Amino acid sequence: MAAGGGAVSPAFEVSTGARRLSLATLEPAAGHGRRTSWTAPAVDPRALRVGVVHLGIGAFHRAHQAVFTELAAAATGRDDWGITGVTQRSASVRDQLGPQDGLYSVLERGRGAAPLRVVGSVREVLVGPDDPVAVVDRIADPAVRVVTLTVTEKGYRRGATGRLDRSDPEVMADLAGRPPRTAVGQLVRGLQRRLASDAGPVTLLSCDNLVGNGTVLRGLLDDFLDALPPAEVHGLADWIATSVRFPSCMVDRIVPATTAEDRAEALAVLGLEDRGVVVTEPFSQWVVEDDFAADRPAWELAGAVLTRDVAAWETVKLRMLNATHSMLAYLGALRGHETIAAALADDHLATAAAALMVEDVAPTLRVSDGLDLADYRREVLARFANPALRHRTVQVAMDGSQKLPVRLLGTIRDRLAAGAVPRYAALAVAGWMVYVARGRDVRDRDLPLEDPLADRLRAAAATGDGDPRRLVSSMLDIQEIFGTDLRDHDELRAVLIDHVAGLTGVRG
Ligand code: CS2
Repeated sequence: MAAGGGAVSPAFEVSTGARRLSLATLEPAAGHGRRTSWTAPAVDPRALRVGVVHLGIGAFHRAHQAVFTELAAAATGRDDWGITGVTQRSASVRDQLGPQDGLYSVLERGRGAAPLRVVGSVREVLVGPDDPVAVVDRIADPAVRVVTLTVTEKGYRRGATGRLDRSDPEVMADLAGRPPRTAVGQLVRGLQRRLASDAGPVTLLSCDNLVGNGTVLRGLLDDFLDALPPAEVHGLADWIATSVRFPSCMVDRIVPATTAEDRAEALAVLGLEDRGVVVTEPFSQWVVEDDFAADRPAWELAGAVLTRDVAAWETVKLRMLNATHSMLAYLGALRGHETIAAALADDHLATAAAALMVEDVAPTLRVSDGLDLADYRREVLARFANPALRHRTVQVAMDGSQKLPVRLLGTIRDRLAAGAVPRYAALAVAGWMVYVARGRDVRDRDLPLEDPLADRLRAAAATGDGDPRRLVSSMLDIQEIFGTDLRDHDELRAVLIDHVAGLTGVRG
């Protein structure tokens, strides 16, 4: 395999012999005169009570919302904004953070990087599948007033129409009444308990890269409720209407998967072994729709923007940054580049990335006040070029079936509707098709296909059988990704075939 997707080598999990980061070891370490190279938690973790439940505690949450929440608590002197993190699948984050009393470090890389920061806002980690009852209990706790989510695009379990996929076996099992394991199931069962126990209003805040993430979440909860027997959810819809809010938000920070080298660096800086360290860039942005059902952390005091109009920010970020990221991931991986920075250093790809943003994306955007798109573009490209991040192309390439519609197909639809053919957005989509179909880079190394639709994609690629025209047809026929409109667009089809032929060296 060309790249391991950032997995930690098992050898490193063998104890280094160093003491592990924890509340007990942090304090003596803090006295050792090395404080210029790292900073201790901004609040006393021992004093923090939980007020936020977070579903999907991966590296991104730890480098983003958990930091904002800790800084907000520190700025206001509040001790009631600790976080219970819930993993949606594996136990690894619990195993990393449990023995460390929830502590972990954030290691910034690149120009302007701050010293390593130990974060203490995560007070508890639950493994969702192992402890579904505790997850519902926490969501129903009256002390909890905000539930945040980073469950990735596929964690919403949407079907071809964008609504809840009621044919998904996990959704069906949650609907049938088992202790819930899907994010939407956990939320509905938690709200049901809140209503029953009069636990008070709560805000559900999706922090995933989706268009209108709050509205999407609300729609999926409605779908789930609609599928339950009316007697089971009596009064719940009315209570949700009055006591629950679903603000949208735009999150932005590049957080690659942690590697063995990152852990070694944290150990060198801290003098303690930290198995939960996350690596990120200095940049961090959070724009949140200011529509909460009850109290919330004062995130604005930690640098977040609270506004009534999040939609424009969200679209700019998804279409400019994430779309270009995906383009560099597919085309870069095919050309043998291991990292996004290496892909961008390839002139051919740098030109395509800039052209995607300028020619195809920018004309589709409604720009919010105070945002200069040219500056935004330059900043995105400078962030992607950060060589210290080592963000792997194959990591960004995963889950393409979920990402393409959000990042690229809106731009394509808008440009087609305006009578233009979006050549560069089509190039990114063609890059994905070839990545899937070929599964090997220019040096014949494997490119992993990690995608919830992997089997369907492989079958569609096999139908293509090396012929660009057939490959484009079989891919465009996947309605979950392309809907039913794009396959009938002759000009789009022609440009896709042209790009696929160019990328595969086969002229059809
Ligand atoms: C990336 C994002 O992995 C991906 O698909 O495009 O995670 C990206 O790094 C973040 O959205 C940046 O905010």
